[in-house]
Amino acid sequence: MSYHKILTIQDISCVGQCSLTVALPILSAAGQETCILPSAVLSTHTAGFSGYTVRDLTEDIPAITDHWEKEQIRFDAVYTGYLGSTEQIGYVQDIIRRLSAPGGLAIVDPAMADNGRLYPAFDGAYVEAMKELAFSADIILPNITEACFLTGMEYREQYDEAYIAQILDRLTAAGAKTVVLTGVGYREGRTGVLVQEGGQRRYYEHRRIAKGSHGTGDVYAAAFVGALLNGRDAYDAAVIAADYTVLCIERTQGDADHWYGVKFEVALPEYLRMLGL
Ligand code: PXL
Repeated sequence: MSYHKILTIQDISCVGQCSLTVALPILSAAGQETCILPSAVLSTHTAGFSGYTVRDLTEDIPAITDHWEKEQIRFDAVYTGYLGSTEQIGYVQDIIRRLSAPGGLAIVDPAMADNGRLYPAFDGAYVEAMKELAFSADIILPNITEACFLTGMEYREQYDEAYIAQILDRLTAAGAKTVVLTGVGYREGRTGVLVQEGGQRRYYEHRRIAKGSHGTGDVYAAAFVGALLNGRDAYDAAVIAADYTVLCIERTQGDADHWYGVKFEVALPEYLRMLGL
């Protein structure tokens, strides 16, 4: 059993099954000590609800960081998701520098965009700051939209393998190390994930469930990190995360009232079986 101390930095959307309310249970179930740093507290996530409240916690972060450093707290991995502000990205880089254990991993999900568009809270300055964080990380997990914002590539709904290869080439040229590019599908009814690690590219294709589901990027990233910390390589972790995410979507299908997230909790036993736990 490989037990690690991980810090995950993302918002708390109190309702909506995304970010910390997904990452904390999944990583804990994966047998990892999970420390959290909330980037902001929102009444709900921003994708589909209106009138949500937001409390940005950026100004709390420097004192929290100083306290942890004074207590000699160090993390085997820092995993970031949706962050509260552009300024906060700088603080996150500071945390990675000061509080990573020797050999500690930085895993960045540049959660800022989907379907060709930035999420409502973000702008060009946020994208520029995210480039710095993403290109200094050990592993990034962008979807195609986020990869386009990180590289300046034009976003396309229809694409081929050459287009995806160009995105990966540009990410590499900009400094990306291991890349897990999600939502890559070349055929009707199929999607998949392309993993670039140590100069090798491997593709895992799986079923695409037509209904667009909120929060699946966060479920995917947390399940990936949990598998990685249980000793899987990036490709195997990407496959486990994909299979688990598909199960979560299947368990949610048919419940029209549950449009805002996926019922990831009910598929946790299968996830643990995939991890051999
Ligand atoms: O799932 C990504 C995410 C996380 N947190 C908040 C969001 C979103 C996506 O819209 O709004 C607050």
